[in-house]
Amino acid sequence: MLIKSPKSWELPERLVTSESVYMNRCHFLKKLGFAGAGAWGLLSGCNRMKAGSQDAPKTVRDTIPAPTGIYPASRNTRYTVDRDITAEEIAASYNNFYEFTTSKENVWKLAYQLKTEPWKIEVVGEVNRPQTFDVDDLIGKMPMEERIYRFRCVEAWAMTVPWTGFPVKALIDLVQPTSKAKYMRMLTFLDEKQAPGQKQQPWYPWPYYEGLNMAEATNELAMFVTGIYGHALPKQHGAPIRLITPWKYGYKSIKSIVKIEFVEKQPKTFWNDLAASEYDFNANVDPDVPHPRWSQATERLIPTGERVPTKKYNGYKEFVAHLYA
Ligand SMILES: Nc1nc2c(c(=O)[nH]1)N[C@H]1C(S)=C(S)[C@@H](COP(=O)(O)O)O[C@H]1N2
Ligand SMILES: [Mo]
Repeated sequence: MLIKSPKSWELPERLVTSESVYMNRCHFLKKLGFAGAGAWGLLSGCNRMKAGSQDAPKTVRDTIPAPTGIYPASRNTRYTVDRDITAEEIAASYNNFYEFTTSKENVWKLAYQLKTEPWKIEVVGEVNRPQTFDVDDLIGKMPMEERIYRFRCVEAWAMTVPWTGFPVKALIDLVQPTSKAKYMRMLTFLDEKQAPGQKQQPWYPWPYYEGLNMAEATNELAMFVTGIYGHALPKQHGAPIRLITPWKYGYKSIKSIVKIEFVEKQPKTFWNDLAASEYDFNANVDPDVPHPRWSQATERLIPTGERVPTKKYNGYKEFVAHLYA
């Protein structure tokens, strides 16, 4: 396992100072008129933190947006975890996002090419109020909050992450699916100019697609996520909006969503179409159901590699076990 751990001398001041202190100083410097070319050195860190930069990042910190706007949102303490939050630079440099590359350590180096502003999400299908949202408008309408969740990939690695977003149910209440809607299908963008992995790996059935049944989608745990670690999502995490279903393996949590469709029949899903015997539709975390090629009894914490027991439904039994009774 290759994890690039940051050397202490590489840490920008922003990560040593608390982020809010740092941002206030940026704001203060700008207010004083230090925005001219001469002040570039002083302000460079501030400018780098604008969300949606199209410049190639030099370090993973260059990919991390500033905590502006609704961020940080207040934390909902109903959702607790029994282990430490993963360091932000670790989570931001160990990603699965095959649209860019299958090399987890390199996703952040390529994902900057995704243009995330403006970003629209189309809601269609069996729904009384089909509509297209601009993602910023949607964020303005939704009850945004932070939740710390356990995160578990089917490949047996795990992290602990503070996400910011809103319950999927809040969007469902807004668009009002019809009584025929039994599943919610979601789609990622398709653009091989921005996503080199879509061009270089034509054997994958792009764009990435996933789905949940309505009971899962309206479960309180299911979130549409727009932020992480108290700021907007870096592109490698699926900016500007992705799904999080913490009781399921990570492949369900589709990134950079452009379309949501309510349908009658169980939709096909990307990984299930590729290898049905390895990736089922439900994808519920279960220590007793091994993947055909490895055990799921334990999981590997990133970045230490420490092995800990896998929990049924990833520790969220009390919230979701009734869905599968
Ligand atoms: N569009 C898209 N969504 C995706 C993936 C992907 O390759 N493409 N990978 C999935 C997998 S396998 C995992 S484990 C998580 C990883 O999320 P993270 O990189 O934010 O930790 O994203 C999921 N969502
Ligand atoms: Mo995954």
